Amino acid sequence: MMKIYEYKGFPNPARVRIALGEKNATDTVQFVSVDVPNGEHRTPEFLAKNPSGVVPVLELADGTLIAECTAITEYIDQVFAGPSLCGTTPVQRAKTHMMQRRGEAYLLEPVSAYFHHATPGLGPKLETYQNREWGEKQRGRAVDGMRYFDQVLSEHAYVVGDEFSMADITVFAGLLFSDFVNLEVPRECRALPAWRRKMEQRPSVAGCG
Ligand SMILES: N[C@@H](CCC(=O)N[C@@H](CS)C(=O)NCC(=O)O)C(=O)O
Repeated sequence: MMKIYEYKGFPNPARVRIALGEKNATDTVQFVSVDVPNGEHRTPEFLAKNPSGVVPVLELADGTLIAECTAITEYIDQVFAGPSLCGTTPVQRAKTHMMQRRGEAYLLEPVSAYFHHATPGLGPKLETYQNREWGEKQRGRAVDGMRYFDQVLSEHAYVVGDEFSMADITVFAGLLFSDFVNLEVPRECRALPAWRRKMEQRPSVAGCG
């Protein structure tokens, strides 16, 4: 049985849970909770699994370790039956990759930087270096990212055209993280909240927290 090291309720682990839910495969994996708020992800044992010191991490039955949500979810997409999450044509696959990267670069990463640098983050024991000014700057970048995805979603039903994909899950996780830091979607954005309501109706999303 494959294992997922994670912390339930955090946005990046949620990406993996939603992907598994879309494939109806949640019950086929073992979730191992890593106590991130108390720094278990910084221990030598966990760093041996993922030198980046972040969750989630996938461990296969033969001991192979795969970190990074994009890699873990690509693996899930390939090994479980069900609708494709990463695209079936070369163009769909490339676009899904591109939009997932934007979901990370425009939203998840700036929100994370804001959380770690301009708020108490994971607390004084774990946040050993904070640069408040830089963190505040990332907040603005995250809001720009929300505006970008609002524009994208005003033109198409999903982040990559007309089909639900892994890119939707990545952007949704960005909004979950934004909630966590009380970063609101600008009022003038209409398409992004409408898409979010649609996402929340998916059983995979409703059951990820
Ligand atoms: N790029 C990584 C990001 C993972 C990540 O940042 N995970 C967070 C939880 S949502 C974490 O473990 N944070 C711990 C820390 O920053 O110390 C991925 O895609 O898996």
